[in-house]
Amino acid sequence: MASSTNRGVVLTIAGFDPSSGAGITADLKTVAAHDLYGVACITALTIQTTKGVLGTEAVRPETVRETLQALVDDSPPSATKIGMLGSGDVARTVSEFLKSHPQPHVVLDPVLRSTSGAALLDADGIEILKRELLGLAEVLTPNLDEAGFLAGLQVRDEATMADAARKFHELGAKNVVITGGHLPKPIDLLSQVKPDRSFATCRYAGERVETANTHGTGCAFSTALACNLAIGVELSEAVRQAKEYVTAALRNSYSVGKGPGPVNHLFRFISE
Ligand code: PXL
Repeated sequence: MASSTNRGVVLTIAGFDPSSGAGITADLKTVAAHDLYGVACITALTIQTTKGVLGTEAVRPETVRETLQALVDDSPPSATKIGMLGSGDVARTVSEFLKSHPQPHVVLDPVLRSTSGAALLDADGIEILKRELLGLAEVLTPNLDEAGFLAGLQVRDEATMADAARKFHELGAKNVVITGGHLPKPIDLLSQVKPDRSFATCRYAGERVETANTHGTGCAFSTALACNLAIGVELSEAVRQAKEYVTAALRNSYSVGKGPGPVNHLFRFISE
């Protein structure tokens, strides 16, 4: 007789990268690699290869709202990851949906630009992200550039990462992980607001993986973090495991295409 499993559902709200290094298809691979079931709400299409982003097209906000409503009614997620939102209208729709339908373990990856420099969120969307979404999420996961832009600071070392995190807490963020994969000595910094309003920080020293194939690291990190939270792993351990996951995905990355290749979200299935 066939057996069925009752694993948790993880929802990704993100853009579509047809080269599958980033965005929803990458997120679904990451969720599958964590032995969870992934569902997705597409916020925007991108025209994209490993060489970069050639164009973007926002999905209608009504389509986003109806998709979220239908998915949440059918299979309530144990965690949600938010990535590329594309437009202010979509960002507002996602924010209003989360206010009327609060979800457990929301991880917000504030995707602003592609590595090749294309804008993945408009100015209106950036305002909504800072004013509304940041306070609705359990964890915010900017990289150094995103942290610098959103905080209005130069973020280039551990001290300025902590300054940026402090600024995000002032804007309403509960927990912040700034990923410093581009630092000479890569570190990630977790900053949390404690119930007595004090801050606690935790640093994660990483190893540099020498590869040009880095497409999708941010998406893999935020989705792996959502997966770990979905199964009840405590936040600081969830961050540690997500970082370990990305390091292994980088180590096993694909040399696909003419630009930076994608990380291997499914490295756990490689047969020796
Ligand atoms: O890595 C950021 C990112 C997220 N989501 C989508 C993307 C990209 C980068 O290009 O295309 C859909």
